[in-house]
Amino acid sequence: MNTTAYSTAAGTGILELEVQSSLQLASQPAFWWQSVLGVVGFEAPPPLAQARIPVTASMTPSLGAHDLCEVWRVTAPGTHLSSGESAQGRLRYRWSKDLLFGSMITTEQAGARSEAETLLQTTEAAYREIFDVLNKTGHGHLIRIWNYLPRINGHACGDERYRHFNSARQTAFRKSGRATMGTVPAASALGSPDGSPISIYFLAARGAPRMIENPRQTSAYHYPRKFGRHSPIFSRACLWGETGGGTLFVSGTASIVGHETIHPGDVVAQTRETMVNITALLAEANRIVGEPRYSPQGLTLKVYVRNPSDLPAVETTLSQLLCRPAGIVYLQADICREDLLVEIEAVG
Ligand code: 3EB
Repeated sequence: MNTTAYSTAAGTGILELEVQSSLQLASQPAFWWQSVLGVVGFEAPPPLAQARIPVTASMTPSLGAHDLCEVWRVTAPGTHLSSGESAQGRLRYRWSKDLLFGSMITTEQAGARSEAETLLQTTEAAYREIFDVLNKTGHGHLIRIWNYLPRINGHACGDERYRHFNSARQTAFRKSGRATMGTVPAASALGSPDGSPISIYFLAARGAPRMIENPRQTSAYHYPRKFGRHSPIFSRACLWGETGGGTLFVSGTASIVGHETIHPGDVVAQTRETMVNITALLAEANRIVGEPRYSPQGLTLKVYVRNPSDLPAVETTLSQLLCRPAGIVYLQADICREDLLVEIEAVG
């Protein structure tokens, strides 16, 4: 595991993702912190004395170094950042004129309701809170969102919790008057260990992004009903900040062709198929920008492995396919279809 600092120049000099250890973070100078939009730890939020900066975690255990964090920074000269929190106080955010990072950790408060109702209400309320903030600050375009919920493949009231989550997410988009297909954010949705809170974090922008679909895959918002009454709301990838060079956000990507899982039970074949899907998305992004800007080597990857014992096979497979990616983090997470063993997201 590479524990040295690396960054994907998100091309632009505007938005940068860096993966650093919390030790490295602790030694960063004040001027550097001024450019930080938000920090995301993996198994737990890193201990940082930065009151104005949203600090969160996906709650997914790391399969490599244990104190790594994602740092989202705005590096355009002269950028001024401001911080805030939602009226309910659960959502913390920080923004520049162009971009906003926000994060929320929320628990499912059982009360008198059923587990399904609780999950539906918690999810819908979380998204409502996010949309309220975006309406208030004017960062109207949700470009990338990460969703982590405990027991994602568990059942509640006769349906999978991921499917309840999809219903609530779709309801929230509809009620806020937002599109439920086409211009929807890039996303990931993964399972955290039983007992974890729901963790959601996101990037939003004032200017419109460009959404990218994968020619090899059915758009998720058009999945057939056998995958749930309400389709997942996400785009396969999203391109933001094109005038400055452009950051490409690749959504969680798995071994799905059309709408079907392929290679069930074969983690090596799933890893290869996932990289074929990501390569197809990069080609699509390059076609849209009209030049060969994005390549697998330029990506910072986050790899979610369902069974920790599959890690060596996934690592070996990826090292054969990618000579020198900008960075790879391996995490343990359940994936939102029971037959998927690996999922990969990327920033380029
Ligand atoms: C898939 O392609 C795999 O529900 O937000 C990937 C990325 C997946 C995002 C989401 C789900 C989501 O359907 C699962």
